[in-house]
Amino acid sequence: PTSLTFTLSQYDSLPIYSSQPLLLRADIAMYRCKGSHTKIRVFSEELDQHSVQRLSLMSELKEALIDGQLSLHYQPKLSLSSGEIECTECLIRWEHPEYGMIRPDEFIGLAEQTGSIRTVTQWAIKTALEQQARWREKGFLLGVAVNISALDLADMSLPAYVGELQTRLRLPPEKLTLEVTESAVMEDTETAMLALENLRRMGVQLSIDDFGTGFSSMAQLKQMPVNELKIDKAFVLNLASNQDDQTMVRTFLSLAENLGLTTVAEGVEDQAAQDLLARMGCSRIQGYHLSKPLPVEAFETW
Ligand code: G
Ligand code: G
Ligand code: MN
Repeated sequence: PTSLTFTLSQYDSLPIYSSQPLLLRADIAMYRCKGSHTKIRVFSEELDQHSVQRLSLMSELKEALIDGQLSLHYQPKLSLSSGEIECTECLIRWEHPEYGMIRPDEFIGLAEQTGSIRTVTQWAIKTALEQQARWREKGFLLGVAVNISALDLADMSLPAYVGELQTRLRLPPEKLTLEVTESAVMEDTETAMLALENLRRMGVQLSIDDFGTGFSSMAQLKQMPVNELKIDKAFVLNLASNQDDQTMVRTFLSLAENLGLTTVAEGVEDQAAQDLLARMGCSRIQGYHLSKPLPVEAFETW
């Protein structure tokens, strides 16, 4: 067991500490221990200013959801065979009244640690599907892709939640893609596999996000009930000028083809990369060359 030491100091003005100061400080100290692989950490202001701020942020997250501080930004995926935008990735943004724009990298991990990720994921899926229904009313049945976290796959109610929404909004299941990071998919706990299989059986599309950054075993990959490989932008950003990246991307594309998976390259920033990917047989591209993630009105104009 990890040893914990914490001292009580002058934090009591922060609302999060009014409830259970001792436990919360212990928790912060424990995360510090884990992070630095040390046995003892003393809780102190200098050390944990950031954590304190972030923990108090987490206590605001639920309210932010109700308050409409969260929104989705939309980034198009272009199909290289049809030349059409068939799908858009939906990326969460938090416009905080005090701190301004908070990027998902700064709060998704925390939401996972504090147990609020389910609420966030459900909100994102619901918002994306409702938007899809509005677009359908306007005559565009555009696919939406939503990111989910590894922990969401432990949530056996997720497939039912998705199914009920799609039925209520009369949306075809295959127009929703759930993007799960490679590492999450490969942690093949039984529950995760079950959740993936249930979603797959419903017709929902599954994509392995950030592919190439994890350590998938080929045997595992073959068994995964997924439809799409999404090549991480690390291999794509400098594609046109980097031979090694070209080799890697070519390898991923042929792997995907042999497994019967479609492919998306993310992080396409120039025409040269787009042309190369088209020649290599990539199915779809996404990146700043086409468009950054945009708020809904700007996306519709685009
Ligand atoms: O937009 P960008 O900085 O926009 O996104 C950063 C990371 O945050 C990406 O890796 C993306 O997968 C993740 N992300 C964005 N929106 C969501 C979301 O709604 N849920 C989860 N779990 N991750 C998200
Ligand atoms: O979920 P995922 O890890 O795929 O998240 C996509 C992330 O990549 C988001 O943060 C998005 O803003 C970012 N992104 C999308 N297109 C580009 C691009 O062309 N260049 C760079 N640098 N980042 C991109
Ligand atoms: Mn993604």
